[in-house]
Amino acid sequence: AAGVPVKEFVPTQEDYIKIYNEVAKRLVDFDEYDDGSYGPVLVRLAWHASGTYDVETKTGGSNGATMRFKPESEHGANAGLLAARDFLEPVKQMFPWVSYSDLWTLAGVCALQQMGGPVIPWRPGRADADISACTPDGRLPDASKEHKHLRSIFGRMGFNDQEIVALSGAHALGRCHTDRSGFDGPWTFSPTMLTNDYYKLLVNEKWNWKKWSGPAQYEDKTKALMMLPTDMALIKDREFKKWVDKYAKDQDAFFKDFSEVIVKLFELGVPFKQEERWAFKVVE
Ligand code: DDH
Repeated sequence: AAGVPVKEFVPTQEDYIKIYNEVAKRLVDFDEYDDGSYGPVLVRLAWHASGTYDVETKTGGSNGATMRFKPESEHGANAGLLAARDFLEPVKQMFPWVSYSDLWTLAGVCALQQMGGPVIPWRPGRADADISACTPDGRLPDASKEHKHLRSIFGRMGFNDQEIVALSGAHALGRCHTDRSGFDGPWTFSPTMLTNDYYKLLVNEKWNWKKWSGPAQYEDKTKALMMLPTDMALIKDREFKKWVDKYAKDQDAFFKDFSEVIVKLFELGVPFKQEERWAFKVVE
């Protein structure tokens, strides 16, 4: 009846730990996907949810989880991310009080930590928006482009050169799929472990154009690994290259900077009430 107060469920840190642990468990349970893990595609979901942010209009970002809706779900850059959203749907059903936008970013944090990455402090506070908050197409990077495009796309999110290079180290993980982006193959030999191998390979391998009918990409001499034109831009541009060299030599420096910049990425445009960030424990 009207006027009867409904007791609202207020989740605590313990409740979010339950979500982290459930995602970690499902990463182990469903190990037949791709290279043996949904981890990389979960990271990509969190990144594409967040990377739509525009500092000037303060639109986009992980708040809202508007990739649930067309047209954003059908933007070319988001091809294949339904696999990640479907993977998380049963978790949303188990914890219906969590917003999709908090769930997607927390799952990204969980995937990165469970794949050997650094601790990535996280806090809740994202609310789901409706279809009217969908961002326009073209806010995420186009892999066929070069340094100018990288600076303009990531500058729009509020990132500098060092941050662009640190973020790009996520390509130690996962692979390209011909039926998604059109590109083909992984960047490293350990696509389910976060390492600084992406930078090491960029500086130490010889990269040649792959001869094929697909989109222009590079391959190493084993032909097992790949680089996108935007990956190669990081060693062709002198300012970017400084940071690639640093991270290739020093995995600890990469992990420290990567954690900081991922926290920033996942929080772009979110109106948090909570100041404190939580460090989640890796599930062994
Ligand atoms: Fe990426 N990325 N990414 N990427 N990305 C692809 C896959 C993955 C670009 C293009 C592609 C970041 C930056 C860039 C991950 C994380 C991150 C694919 C292949 C393309 C293409 C998709 C497919 O076919 O399935 C471009 C261009 C850029 C850029 O210009 C810098 C960043 C910043 C991140 C991040 O997480 C911080 C991950 C993980 C994958 C592997 C996904 C998978 O399914 O495996």
